[in-house]
Amino acid sequence: FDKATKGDLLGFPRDFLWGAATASYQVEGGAAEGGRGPSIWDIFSGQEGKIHDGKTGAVACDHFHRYSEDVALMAELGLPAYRFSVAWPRVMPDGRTVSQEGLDYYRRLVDELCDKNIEPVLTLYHWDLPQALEDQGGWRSRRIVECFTNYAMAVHDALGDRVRQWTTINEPFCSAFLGYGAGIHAPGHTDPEAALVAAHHHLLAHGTALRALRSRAREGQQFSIALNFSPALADGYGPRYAEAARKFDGLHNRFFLDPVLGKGYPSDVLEDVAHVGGLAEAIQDGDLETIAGTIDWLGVNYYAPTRVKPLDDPHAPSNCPLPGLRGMDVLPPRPPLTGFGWEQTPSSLTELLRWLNWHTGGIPLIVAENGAAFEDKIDAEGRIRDDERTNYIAEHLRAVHSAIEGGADVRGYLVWSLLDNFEWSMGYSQRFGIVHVDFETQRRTVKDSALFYRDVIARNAVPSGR
Ligand code: GBH
Repeated sequence: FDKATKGDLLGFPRDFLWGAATASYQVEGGAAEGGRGPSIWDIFSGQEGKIHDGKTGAVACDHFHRYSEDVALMAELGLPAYRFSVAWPRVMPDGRTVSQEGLDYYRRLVDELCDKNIEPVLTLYHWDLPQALEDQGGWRSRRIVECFTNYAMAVHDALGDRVRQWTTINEPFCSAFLGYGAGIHAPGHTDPEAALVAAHHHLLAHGTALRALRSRAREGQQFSIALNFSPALADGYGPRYAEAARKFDGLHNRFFLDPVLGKGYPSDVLEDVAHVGGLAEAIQDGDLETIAGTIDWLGVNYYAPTRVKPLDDPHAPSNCPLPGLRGMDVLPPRPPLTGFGWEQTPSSLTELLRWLNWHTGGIPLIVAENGAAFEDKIDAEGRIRDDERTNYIAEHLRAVHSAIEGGADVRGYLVWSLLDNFEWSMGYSQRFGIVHVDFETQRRTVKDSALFYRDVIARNAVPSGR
């Protein structure tokens, strides 16, 4: 903890955007309220054996009812921005028909934020697809593109007068590859071909909605996409190790980034996945131009790098369930680990941001998610001394600072997460919050990491640790 708070201050740029993030299905609850329709996560988490301890997001943090108390807490912590997502099935219960009652919830939330001078950073899609649309093929069907665009327009019509910061889709990698390929996220399919097709439709939906949003944009509005990056670290030297890292980086990172930047799909990745099929047929004339619309900033979600090694047979299936990945394995993470067992390697964040600065030609970057899960204990005084989380955040902020010094145009940092919440397949067993939630009583307790973060924001600086 001392390490996190000691040393000289490393200052951040003026107007740096500080805040915390959540996502609708992870915090809202109120699953059957306000006319909300079922999402793929309601259905998936209701199936046996999908979620740790059989939990669902039906109640989660009850943010749907407690948003006002939660916004007051954000104000107390001095958070200048709140990144949240809109639940498509709340706004369109059947995926197509607008519910004013659903929109009203977000109108109230945004009112509350504006009232407290907290900048809303709105994500349109953080994985909770209306089940009605999944029943019609979901992200495997090209028709999803028009549905998503209509949904984006409906939300923009309702909130565009007050929300300046818009993100189309959060982590298409997870939604497509983990949902349609690896089967560990909703809707739970294990079809590599479907995963690649779904990925293309996510990107196309991003591009199509982006164009529609721009046509109605108001002065000062900014549009973005948030991608999750995991830099590939080869566990040895030489061309075979470099090749293993290239494959993982290609499919995990560049496959989603390059089309968004207008570079098209990376040709090496297209070769790697050609044997799977589906993708080439899904790509139609003009799609890559559509995906290539200009974004004002790129959301960078970063947690950990991935260690990789080559297999003797370049066609041998990988232990990593990404579509078509062959000839390489993912290795166990190296300590120090978080409570979730994820690697803590802040230097990978510096390298990632500097690489992005170069690879994107200098577009503005916002770290839209970064954080860590640890087992938190409330002590006798009712305090949560989550020094490990404080250290994780402090070290990653130093990593961001160092990337900025190296020339990367990083404009903000949004910690994941404001609240302990429904951690997808891990249920409530992994706590990422800077605020503790007792899921029995819904009581919120500010953790030490939140107090540390409040000081960072107040000073616009992080202690050097030395
Ligand atoms: C983010 O995804 C999400 O946006 C957020 O909702 C979530 O709560 C947060 O992370 C914490 O998990 O071996 O294939 O399972 C992070 C992206 C993707 C990182 C899956 C960990 C594990 C790879 N995650 N990845 S896999």
